[in-house]
Amino acid sequence: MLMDNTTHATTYLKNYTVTEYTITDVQLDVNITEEATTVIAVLTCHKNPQVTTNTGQLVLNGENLQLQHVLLDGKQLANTEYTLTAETLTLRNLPASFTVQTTVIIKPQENTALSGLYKANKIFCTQCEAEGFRRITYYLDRPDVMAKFTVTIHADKRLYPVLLANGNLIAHGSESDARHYATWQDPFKKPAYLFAMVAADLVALYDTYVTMSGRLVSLQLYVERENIDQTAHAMAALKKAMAWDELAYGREYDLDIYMIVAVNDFNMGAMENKGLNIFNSRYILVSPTTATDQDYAGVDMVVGHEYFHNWSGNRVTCRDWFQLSLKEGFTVFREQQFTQYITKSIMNRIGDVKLLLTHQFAEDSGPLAHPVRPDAYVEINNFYTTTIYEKGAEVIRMLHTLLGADKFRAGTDLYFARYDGQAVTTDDFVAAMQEVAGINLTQFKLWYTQAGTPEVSVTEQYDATAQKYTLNLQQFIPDTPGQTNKLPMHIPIRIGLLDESGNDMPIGTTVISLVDKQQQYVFNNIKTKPHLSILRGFSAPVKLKYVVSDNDLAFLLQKDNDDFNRWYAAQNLYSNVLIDLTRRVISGAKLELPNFIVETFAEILLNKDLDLALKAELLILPSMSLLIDKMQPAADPLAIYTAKKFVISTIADKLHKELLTMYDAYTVFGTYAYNPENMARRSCRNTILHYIAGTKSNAAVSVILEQYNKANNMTDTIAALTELASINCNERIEALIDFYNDWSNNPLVINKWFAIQALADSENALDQVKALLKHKAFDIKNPNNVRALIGSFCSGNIVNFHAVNGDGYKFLADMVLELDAVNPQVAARILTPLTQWRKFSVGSQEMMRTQLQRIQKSRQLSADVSEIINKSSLARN
Ligand code: B3K
Ligand code: ZN
Repeated sequence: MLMDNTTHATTYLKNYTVTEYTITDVQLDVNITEEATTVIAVLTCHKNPQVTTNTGQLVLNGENLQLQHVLLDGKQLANTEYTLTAETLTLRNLPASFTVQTTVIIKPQENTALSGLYKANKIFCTQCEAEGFRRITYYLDRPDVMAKFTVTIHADKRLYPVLLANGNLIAHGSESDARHYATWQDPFKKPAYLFAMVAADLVALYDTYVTMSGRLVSLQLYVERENIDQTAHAMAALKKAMAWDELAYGREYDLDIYMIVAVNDFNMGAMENKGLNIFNSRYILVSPTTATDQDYAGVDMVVGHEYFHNWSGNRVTCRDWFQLSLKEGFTVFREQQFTQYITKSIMNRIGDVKLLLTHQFAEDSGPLAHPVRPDAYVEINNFYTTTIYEKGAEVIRMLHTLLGADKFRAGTDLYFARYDGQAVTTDDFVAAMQEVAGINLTQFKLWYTQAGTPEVSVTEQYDATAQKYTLNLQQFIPDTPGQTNKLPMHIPIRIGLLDESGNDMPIGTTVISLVDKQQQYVFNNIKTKPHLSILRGFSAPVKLKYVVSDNDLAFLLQKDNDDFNRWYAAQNLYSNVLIDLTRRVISGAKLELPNFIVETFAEILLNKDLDLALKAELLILPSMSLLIDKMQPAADPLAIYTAKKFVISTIADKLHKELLTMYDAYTVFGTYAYNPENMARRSCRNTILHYIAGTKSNAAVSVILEQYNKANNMTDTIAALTELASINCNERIEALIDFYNDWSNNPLVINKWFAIQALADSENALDQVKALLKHKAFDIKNPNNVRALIGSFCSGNIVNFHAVNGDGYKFLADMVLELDAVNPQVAARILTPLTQWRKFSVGSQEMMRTQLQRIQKSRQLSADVSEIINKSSLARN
C-alpha cells in the first residue's frame, strides 16, 4: 500500500499516560536459521495498580512480524479473539494477571534498516533503541515498561559459535551435531530498548576489573578474528571509565560481566544495552597504523559514554522518549568530564564547543529547532540530535556551574538513590538538584522547554574617577518553530576582568546569573579600565552580541587567563577578518589581509611558551559552517571559501620560512604513542602542513609527499593524503591508488579514503563521489560507507555541495530517495544540509527547495524522512 507521507502520526508529551498493564517478566526464545528467525515470547503481565481505567485491553506494538500463534495463559487464541494491524496486536477481556505467548517469524537477513534483529556481515545483532524491539516481538515497547528478561538463543554451532544476550549466562549446550543454545538472564529489570543479543563467529579480548567494593567483573570485547590486535586501547578505555565513575560519581558496575561487541554495520556510534554494548567498530578498533589520534580519542569518548549510561540511562532510565536528554545530555556531560580528566587538554572543551557552535547552533536556528525536552515527535529516531545531546550536556554543565562541584555531586547522589530502578523525567532530575542546591531552579528549567539559542548583548562602562566598572547584559531568545515571545532564561555567565598586563583583577573568575531580560552589574574598586573576559569556558550555550575591536580581541587572544577564551577571541578575530574579506569578494573589491593578522598569526606560530594543544587550535581558522552562521542572512559559501583560501595562501606566502621551520620543529620521532603531548605536536604540525599546502606549489607537494611516504602512523598519513587530494597533480592520483591498495582489506580505513575524496577541494569532487558510489568497496547498506562518502560531501564539502549549478542538491535528494527504502534513519540523517536552505542566497534557496519538494512528492516516504521534509517548512515566510 502506498503511504501518503502526511499519514504518519504525531506523539505528544501532553498525552502521556501510564499503561493499564505492565510486563514484569519476559522469556524469549530466539531460533536462528539461515532462512528466518522464530521468536517465541512469554510475557508475564499485571494490571498496573496506578491505573483506574479498566478497558481490559492490552495493545502490544509490533512491526514487520509474521504472527504464528497467540496464547493467553497457555491457551491458544482464535484469530477472532485478538486484533492485528500492521503496527499492533490487541488482546481483550484480560484478567488482572496473565501471560501472553506469541510466536513470530522475522527476517533479520532482509533487515537493512538495522533496527531490531538484523544480520550484516555474517553477524546477527540487535539495535532496539528507540523502538526496535517491536521488530523482534510483540511488546509494550516504551521505556517506562521495565521487565526482567531471560533469553535463549539457538543457532548453528559452526557459523555462530558466540551467542550473547544481556546479563549472566545461566545455561548453554549442544542441541544436535550442528546446533547449540545459550540462555542468558538479566537480573535487572529494564526497558526493551536496552535488550540486546548477538549470534556470530567472533573472538574476544578478556580482562578483569575489581570494583571499589571488591567485586570481580569479567570484561569481554568481541570482534572479528582479524581485528583482535586492534582492541587493547578500547579495553584500557573501559577500565579507565569504570574507575573514573567510581571516583567522580561513586558509581560502580553492577553485573559480573561487561561485554562489548564491535560490528561494521551500525546506524550510530554505539549502544549502551545492559551488560552487552554493541559498537560501531570505528569506536573500538584502533592501532597506530590504522587509526588517527582522533579515532583514539573517539574510542575513549564512546566507550566512556556507553559505560556511563549504565547509571545515567540504565539504572535510572527515561519515562518516555521526550525525556531522552535526561540520559543523553547527562551522559555526554559525564563523558566530557571523563575525557577532560584523562587528557587534561584544552582541546576537549574547544572540541565540545566547536561541535555545539557548528551543528547545534545551526539546528537551533533552522526549521528543525526543538527544545532539549521536545513536546512532540513523529519519528523519535529523528530526535537523537545535537540539541538533545550537546545542548543537553551544556544544560547539565550549567547546573554544575551554578551549584558548584560538591553540591552537583550531592544532587546526582540523591538522583541516583531516589530513582534507582525507575523511569523518570528531566523534572525529576532538576528536582533532585534543587533539593540539594537550595536555589530555585524553576526558571532554569526553561532550558528544557524553550528552543533557540539565547542572544546576550553586552555593553560596558568604566568610570575612572569612581573606579567603577558597569556591565550591562540583555538577553533575547529568538522565535523558533511553534515558539514565540519567550521568557528570559537563567544564564550563568562566567567572567573575569583583566588589567593591561593581562592579569586577572581581584574579582578573579566570577559567575554572574543573568535572570532578567536586562541586568546591570557594578564592580567597584576597579583601578584601571579592564578588559572583559566574558563567557569563560563557554559557561552557557548562548551567542554573545558584543562589539569588541580587533585590537581588544588580539589582546584577549594573547593574554586571557582562560585558555578557552583565548581560542574564542581568536575565532572571533579571524571571523571578523574573513567576513570582511567575503564582502570584498562579493563586491569585487581588492583582497588584502591586514598585516596585523599576519603578525598575530606569526606570534602564535613562533610562541615557545604556548601550550601546544592550544597553539594548534589557535592556528585553525573558523569552519565554513561557522562563517555561514555569521553571515546571515543570505550566506554565500563560494565567497566565504574564496576569502578563506586567500587568507591561507597569503599566510603561506608571507610566513613561508616560519611555517617550514615550525613544521620541522614539531616532528614527532620514534614509534607512535597516543598521548596528549604527541597528539598536540601532530596536530600543530598537520595544521601547519595545511598552510604550507595552501600555496599548492611543487615545493608544497614535496613536503606533503615526504610526510605521506615517511609516516609511521595513520594521523600523519591521513593529514598528508588530505592535502594531496586537494591539489591537482599526478602525485594525488598515485597516492590515492597506493593508499587504497595498502588498505583495501580494512573497511574502516577505506571509509577514510572515501571521506578524503568526498571532502577534496576540487571542482570535480561530486563526479568523484558519484564514481565512488560504484566502487566495489562501497555498499549503500553500510551506514559508515554512506556517512563517509555521501555525508562527508554534503555536509563537509560545503563549496561543492552548494555549487551554483545545483548539482550537489540534486545529488543529495537522489541519495535520500534511494536510501530511504534501505535505511530510513540514515536517510533522514544525511538530509540535514538541505533543511538549512533559508540561510543561503535566493538562487540557492530555490534550488534547495526544489529538491526538498521532489523528495516530498515521493509517496512512499518513511516517517523519518517525511517528518524532516515536512518540518523544513517548504513555504516561504
Ligand atoms: N543511546 C544510543 C543511541 C540510540 C539511537 C537510536 N536511533 C547511543 C548513545 O547515545 O549512547
Ligand atoms: Zn548516549
